[in-house]
Amino acid sequence: MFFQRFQLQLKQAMALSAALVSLGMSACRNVGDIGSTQARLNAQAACATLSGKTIGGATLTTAVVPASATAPTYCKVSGTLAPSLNFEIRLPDKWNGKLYYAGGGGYDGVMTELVVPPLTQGYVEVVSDSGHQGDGMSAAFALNDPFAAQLFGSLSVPTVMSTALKTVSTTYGVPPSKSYFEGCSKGGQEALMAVQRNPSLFDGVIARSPGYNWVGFMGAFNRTAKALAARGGAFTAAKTALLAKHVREACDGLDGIVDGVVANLAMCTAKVVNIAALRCAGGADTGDMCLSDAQLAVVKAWTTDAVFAGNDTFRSKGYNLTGNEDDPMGFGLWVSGDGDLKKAGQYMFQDTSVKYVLARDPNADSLKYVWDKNQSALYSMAALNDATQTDIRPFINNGGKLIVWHGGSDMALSVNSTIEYMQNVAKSVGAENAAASTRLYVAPGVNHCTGGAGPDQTDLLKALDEWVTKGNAPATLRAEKVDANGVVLRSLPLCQYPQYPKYTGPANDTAAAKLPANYTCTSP
Ligand SMILES: [Ca+2]
Repeated sequence: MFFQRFQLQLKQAMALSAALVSLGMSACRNVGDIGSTQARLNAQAACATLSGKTIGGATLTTAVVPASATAPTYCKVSGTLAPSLNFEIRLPDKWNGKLYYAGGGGYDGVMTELVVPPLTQGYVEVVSDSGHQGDGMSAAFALNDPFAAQLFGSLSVPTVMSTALKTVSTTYGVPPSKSYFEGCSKGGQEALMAVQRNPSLFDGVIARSPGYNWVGFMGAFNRTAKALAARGGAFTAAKTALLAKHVREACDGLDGIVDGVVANLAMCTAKVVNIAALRCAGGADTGDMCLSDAQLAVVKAWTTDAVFAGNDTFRSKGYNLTGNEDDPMGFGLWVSGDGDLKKAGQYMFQDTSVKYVLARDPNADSLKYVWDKNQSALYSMAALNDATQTDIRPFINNGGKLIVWHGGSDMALSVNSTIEYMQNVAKSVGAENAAASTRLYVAPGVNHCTGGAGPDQTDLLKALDEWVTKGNAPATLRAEKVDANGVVLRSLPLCQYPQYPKYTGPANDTAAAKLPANYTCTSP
């Protein structure tokens, strides 16, 4: 059950977050623009062209997938690059001349699911399992297979892209006019890894909630897990609800409207929250209406920076208290396990990382493991998985555009780490380069990749494509919250960091608070 919930967030993040993107998308190039007759092949003809061919060492199998209620007809091209890197290339019925590569999630191991909007818009879609088959919550593949570990860390995307580009040219007679990458979480790490290590591979990259600082965030998971495992540290759902309510009371209105979303995170400081007010008398746990000293220590571990010996990049910024800790996809799911720590996502990720990557002992006890004791193990993990380089001038100088996005109440990966990375990028490449070629958006009240109290849906691919193809740099965008039928429930301006959407409409007006016109992007 818990695994399924994580898989939902990690592997379907792209598909879920794109629910509304198909609406209003018609600006893509028509196939006629490509010129070549071959480029006008429909899905069936594209499949017939490729069936049985061997490209880049992979023998391709093809199948026309008929249109469904939610997705258009496409040609599914499947192949394996030896020994075990499985990929899929999804060819649309009417190609728009461009390529879209969708990233994975967690420790990968499964084929990334169909992302409908890009395919609907005519993109060729490329995905893989990153080189091994298994459970997205397990790093077991890395124990005795260094090549699989390298593919997972950085090599699978350029390797699959090489074959995908040849396949597109074989099918349509021309290469894609533009290639884009989009991913969230581990997929966001893949996005930044491509920017840093393969700077000419993509014309534009979207990194959502990127897990780029693998050593740092896994180490932070380990530190928080130890605080929760300490005597009296366990957090039940009632304790989490108490914490969330306390934060909302202190911070929800700081953005001008009490709506369950703390949009002005910068002003929601430790002083404003005053967590000490929740301390149980005497410090021992006396029930659901207070936090023990051990539980306050958990909050401190959670909200302060985790810094480890070794490289300067072995760090993770503290998490914000957002008032959304009690969200079903929040603190209980990712951090506390609602009192059953071993069911928490962060516990599971750091545990599998200790067992199969750092200690290299399936019987190791992660709660007794000193994260930065074995420096060579940390440096090895960083060499494989860390996408922490900040000088991305090769990507920028190649014309590349980068959009980075992070949910403001992400309880899996700290938005503050992403903010720190982008600030360091600006220092490395210069403010002018950063402004010309990168964007950072923080979506208030949004969970890890998708969902949450705040509006989580934004068509970043459209923004990226208009930037790359027309030079229209994205400014303030739109974030929407939609129900299962695609009905928009509320919208907010999606402001460029450090701005946040400040409510400027009529006071305490619930209906007005749902309309983006009543907000102004404002510096804290
Ligand atoms: Ca608010």
